[in-house]
Amino acid sequence: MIPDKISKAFNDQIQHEFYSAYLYLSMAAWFETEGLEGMGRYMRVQAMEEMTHAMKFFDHILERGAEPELLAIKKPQVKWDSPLAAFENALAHEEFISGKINDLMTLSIAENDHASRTMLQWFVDEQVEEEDTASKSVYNVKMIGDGGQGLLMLDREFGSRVFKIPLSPEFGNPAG
Ligand code: OFO
Repeated sequence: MIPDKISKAFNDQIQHEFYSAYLYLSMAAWFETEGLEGMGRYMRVQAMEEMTHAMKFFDHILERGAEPELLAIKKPQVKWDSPLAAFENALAHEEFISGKINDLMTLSIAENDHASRTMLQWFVDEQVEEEDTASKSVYNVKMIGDGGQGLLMLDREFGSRVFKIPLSPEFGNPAG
């Protein structure tokens, strides 16, 4: 059985992960409205990945005999001043999420909950990757600047990202 404190903290994290999906989907809508289809596609893929993150917490709570509680998701920002501002927002958000994952790890250690600790290790590693990817995106957009031919070429590159269906059933994939 999962400790109550952990289950409650995981419910909060489900909310954070779905908010991440909302934020990135909102960025996708904005990018596509601005004619940057590639960056829009990139953010759509990011939003789908975030939903798999939320499902990993959802499934973990269920597997350990408790019931996940879905909390309200607030409305995300809908406009950004520039593509760079959107990518900087994404990086800041990932840093915020890394802090949340670290807090969860600290809690699972304090509660002596090894099952949570093992599950959370995946997220610790994932956040290193998330921050790295987000900061490289910021760097690339900064190099190109906010307009012109370079931005369109970079947009095409962002558009090549594809969503990889996770193979584990823990990610909410019934076929896994
Ligand atoms: Fe779930 O990693 Fe981004 O937010």
